[in-house]
Parts: sequence; C-alpha cells; structure tokens
Amino acid sequence: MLIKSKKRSELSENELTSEQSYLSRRDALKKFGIAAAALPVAHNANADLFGFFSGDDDKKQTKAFKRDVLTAKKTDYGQSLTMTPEKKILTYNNFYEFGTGKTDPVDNSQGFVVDPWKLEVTGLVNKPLTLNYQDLLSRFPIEERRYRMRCVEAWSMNIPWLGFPLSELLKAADPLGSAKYVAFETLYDPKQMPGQASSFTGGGIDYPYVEGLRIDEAMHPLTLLSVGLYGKTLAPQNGAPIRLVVPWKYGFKNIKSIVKIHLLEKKPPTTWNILARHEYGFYANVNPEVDHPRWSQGSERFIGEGTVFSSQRQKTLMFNGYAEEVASLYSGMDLTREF
Ligand SMILES: Nc1nc2c(c(=O)[nH]1)N[C@H]1C(S)=C(S)[C@@H](COP(=O)(O)O)O[C@H]1N2
Ligand SMILES: [Mo]
Repeated sequence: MLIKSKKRSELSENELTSEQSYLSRRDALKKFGIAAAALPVAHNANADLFGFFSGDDDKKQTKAFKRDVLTAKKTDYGQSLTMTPEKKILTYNNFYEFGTGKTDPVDNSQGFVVDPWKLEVTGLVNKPLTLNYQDLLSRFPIEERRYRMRCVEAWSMNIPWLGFPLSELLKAADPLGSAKYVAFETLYDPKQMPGQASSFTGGGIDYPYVEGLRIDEAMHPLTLLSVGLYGKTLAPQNGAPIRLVVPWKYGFKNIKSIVKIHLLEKKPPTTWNILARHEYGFYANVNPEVDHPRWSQGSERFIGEGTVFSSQRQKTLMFNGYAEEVASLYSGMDLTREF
C-alpha cells in the first residue's frame, strides 16, 4: 500500500510534474536514435518503462477517446493570437488524477466516461440546478474564445476554447446576495482515475481536486466554462466534459471534469494552496513581477509549432495579457501578499 508521505506533499507542482523529466525523456530518445515505434510493446509489468519513452510526438494512441464536432459562434477574442497546435494541447497536459507526467493524462484517460454526467450547482442560490451531459452542450449557446493559458510552471499555450460564460450558469441558478465565493469540485472516481487510487500516481494530492473564485471573478465575462476546443468536444485529458477557464490566472485554477459548483460565503479551500500555501495562492493571478519562491515568473516557454527544443521564450504579461479587462477587480490589493 502506498502511504502519502509528508515530504511528497511538500513538493511543488513544478517538481511533481517535472517538466525536466519530459525533456530528458525526449532527449534520451534523440540521443539513442530510438523511435517510439521501434520499442517493444509494453504490458503492465513494464508500463513505467513504456511511460518513459511515451513522450515522443510520433507516438500513436492505441484507441483515442471520441470527440464530437461542436458548432460554436465565432467571437473576436484572441483573433490575433497564434494558436498552439491541437496535438500539443491534447498530449502535453497537467491532470494529476491520471498521473503526474505530462503524457500520463492522454495515456491513461482514453476510456473515461463523460456521458452520463451530472453537474450540480448548489449552495447560496435560489434555484439549485443539475445539468446532465446534454445540458452541458446545449443549455447555453456555445461560443469560441481564443485565450492565452499560462501554467504556473512557466510554459504557455494559446487555445481555441468552446464554451459559455460561467456567469450564464450562475445567473440561471440565481445567486443569493450572501454568496461571496464559488467553489468547484472535480469528479472523485478512483476506479477511473488512477491518481486518485494511488497517492504516488496522484502526486500526493488529497482528492477530489477543488478550486475557487471570488464571486466577481466568477461573474466576469472572460471566465468560461469550456466544453470543447478546436471545434470538438473536450478530450478527457483536457477536462471533459466540462472544465473552467480563467485566462488571467495560472493554469491550476482551470479545474477539470467538474461535478459540483457551490456558492458560499467564505473563501473555499483550493488544492494547490492546501499542498503548498507559500507557493500557490488563492488568487493565482498571472504576475511577472511576483516570482514563485523557486523560479522566475518573468517569462514563459510558449508551446507552438515545432519541438519542445525549438519552443520560444516570451515575456509573461501582467494578468496574462488581460489587465485591461480585469485589473480593476484587484484595485487596492497588495498583489505581492495576495498572490
Ligand atoms: N482536476 C484537475 N484539474 C486541473 C489539474 C489537475 O491536475 N486536476 N491541473 C491544472 C493545471 S496545473 C493546468 S496547467 C491545467 C492544464 O490544462 P490542460 O492540460 O488542458 O492544458 O489544468 C488544471 N486543472
Ligand atoms: Mo499548471
């Protein structure tokens, strides 16, 4: 039996996801001139070895999850941004419920069941709601929004999301005046999510993964509930069937595979803050001037076309480039203290 060790829970997201191990895996492949296809087929006994080599771009998925075409209204958001290739968005992920490696989510989630699904909106609302899978895709008009995404680990992507404003859902639930915060919860199902079944695989996180926003952040027009990307429904590794997207905050706020949205009066606990509160704040607003205790947040590696080695470093922007829209939410706050 794996026992959660204190040491492990003190490790940072950066150490746990180990971008370095992703790089060195590829490095090793290049160095030895090995193509993934030439490797012996793995069975369970050497799944780790297989995992080690599976970072290669040319790797074929055995049986990919089926994503449905989703029609969406085009919008002006992010039309000048260069999108990250779809394949990268689908194969370089953080979703610790499926493992801490960057390719673990795609490798371990293809059988994930998204229909039937139940998303509950509860707490300080006049009209509690329960949405099933079809409701998620059809109850609110779907639009496309091209947003920047900045992970706290200092890499970034630009992603054409499909979804609807969280505010639409919250308005339908009719919040009470006393609702000051919104809490979110990911599905808890260790049978489907190996990281929830094993503390080692799941990076020492206490599941379910939880997140939260202040009510004004939740109601902000940029805040999206995403049900798709690149013209299709979400793949499990990206948080199917529904995940949060708050483009001015670090990626870990974008909680995946949500089953519960709860309105409340007090600030809710949030997963990475519980794990290392000196490193990951509740707000997690992208801020190039407030470094992570162990690395700079001044720049980021943008994941675009080409290999991970040719990817570009670019300056990180205040509020991830959305300052004009959101800075007023934080006026008068000391962003060094409330990070
Ligand atoms: N439930 C859950 N949601 C999660 C995570 C996770 O591990 N579990 N990782 C977060 C982090 S750190 C990032 S950067 C984004 C990554 O989203 P993507 O893999 O779709 O790009 O998801 C966020 N949402
Ligand atoms: Mo992240």
